[in-house]
Amino acid sequence: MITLYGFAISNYYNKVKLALLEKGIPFEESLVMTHSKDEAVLSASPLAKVPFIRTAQGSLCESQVILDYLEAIQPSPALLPADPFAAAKVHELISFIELHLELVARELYGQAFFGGTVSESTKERVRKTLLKNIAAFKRLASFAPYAAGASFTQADCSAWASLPLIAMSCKSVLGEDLLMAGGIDWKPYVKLIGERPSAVKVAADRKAAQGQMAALKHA
Ligand SMILES: N[C@@H](CCC(=O)N[C@@H](CS)C(=O)NCC(=O)O)C(=O)O
Repeated sequence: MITLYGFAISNYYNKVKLALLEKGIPFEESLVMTHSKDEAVLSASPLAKVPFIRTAQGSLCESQVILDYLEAIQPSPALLPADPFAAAKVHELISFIELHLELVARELYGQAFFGGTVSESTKERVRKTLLKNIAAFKRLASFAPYAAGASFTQADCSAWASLPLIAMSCKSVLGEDLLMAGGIDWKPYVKLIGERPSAVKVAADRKAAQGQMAALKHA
């Protein structure tokens, strides 16, 4: 049985969890927070990032590596097109979401979600980079109705988990939802994916975890 390590608020954890549920692969969850110094965690995820998984053969970190492993061990239902070029286009889209949007917006999360402060120079740099990268993403993404076209794919696991965080952090820290401003009408898309039973479960678990975190903060 696969064990998924991390926490239910993490977008990358939820990307993997959504894929596991979509594929109907049995798994257990185990709570691991970021920045662990635990040797058992570091041996599986050397940067102490989540998620990571343990399998009968060993551990794997990096959400996209995990998704591709899941696709290989259980090809059906497919979350990648059979055609190699179409599959590569899905990977291309995921790279754009995660490298060029999420990783850039992540610099705002400290202020947006964790009570920190982001410097004016960082805000300006992030705004400039996101404006450019969102315009580029718009050229690649389909949203017709799924991120990469007519079928639900791995790109939706990534987009559904990350686009709301990108939009919310921009709105909160930069005063504007740069995705919307750039013509990415992400809300109806997120609602569409959010109606899938897999996403209903991931969202419910996320909400419960958010409630627990808020309770801890005010305890
Ligand atoms: N490229 C990694 C990103 C994972 C990631 O950044 N996870 C966050 C939690 S959402 C984390 O562990 N952050 C702590 C850190 O970067 O040290 C993946 O796809 O798994």
